[in-house]
Amino acid sequence: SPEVVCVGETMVMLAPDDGGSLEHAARLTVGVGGAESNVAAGLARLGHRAAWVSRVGDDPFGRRVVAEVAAAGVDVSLVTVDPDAPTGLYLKDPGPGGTRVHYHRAGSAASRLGAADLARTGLAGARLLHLSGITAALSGACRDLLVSALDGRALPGARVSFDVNHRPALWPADRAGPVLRDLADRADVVLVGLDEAAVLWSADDPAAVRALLPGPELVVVKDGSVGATALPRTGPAVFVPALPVDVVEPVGAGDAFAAGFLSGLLRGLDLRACLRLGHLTAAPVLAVPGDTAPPPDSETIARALALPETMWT
Ligand code: KDG
Repeated sequence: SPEVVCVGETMVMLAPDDGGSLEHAARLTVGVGGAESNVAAGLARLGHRAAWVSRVGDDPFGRRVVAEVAAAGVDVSLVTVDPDAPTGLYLKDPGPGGTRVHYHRAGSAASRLGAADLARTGLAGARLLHLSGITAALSGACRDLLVSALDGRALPGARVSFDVNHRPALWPADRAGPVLRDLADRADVVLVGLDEAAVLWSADDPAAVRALLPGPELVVVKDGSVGATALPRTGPAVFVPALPVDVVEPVGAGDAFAAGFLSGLLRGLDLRACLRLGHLTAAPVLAVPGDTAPPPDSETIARALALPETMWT
């Protein structure tokens, strides 16, 4: 049975293969993207038994999504093929102001996920259940799934981690803010970007974020190229600077960071080492155009985790 279970929608991604705008693109590259399956892939590549639970349509893109997630070493045996709804799709539109995302996912198979999708004997014994705020924007049934999972009713005994993952293209901050705060506060471990916390909750430093989320045992606030802070319920906050990287495209780096950080928690590492592992797995994703990249090998990781603080960056 899996050690970690990640739940959420994964879509086919289309992007201009010359990096130009969608409006003028002659050819599109086909990829696969989904925040939670990215985390599952990252955890699998770090040696964990990770399962991804979702729904896809009974269509070629659904088969492609499942095959690509499986190819990263993730257990996809509990993905449901839904004959009545299509696999979601999104487009990346690079432009001078950054890349914009366009979704075609309303009514998708994954928007029909619900609490029943986690009531499966194959998931019993998992140590960690990973969710994200994207799911909250997909449908009422998806939101019910999150609430039952966060309240520990879905996988009793599993810790629940929640990446806030605000997606402005899905819902505006004034609607998402209160919903995502309520959900995050029910989790055991929360990951959130400082930029997101500012937009959603007008919180502009890690302590302010923590004050808004008293429930979780641990809140991790990520501040891009600056670094990340872990704020436990008891004990001092721990900050670890990010690694210097020439950023090619940031999409997916948050998911890779989550995979590294959560891997550290599963290995029983201290917070400083968990944050370092997050930065170590995020760096390769920042340096490529795609949404995922293999993490450093285990020897490189062991060496980086053992570095004295002054030699970390
Ligand atoms: O975290 C990366 C995701 O943004 C991307 O893979 C697509 O899941 C996705 C989403 O809903 O934005």
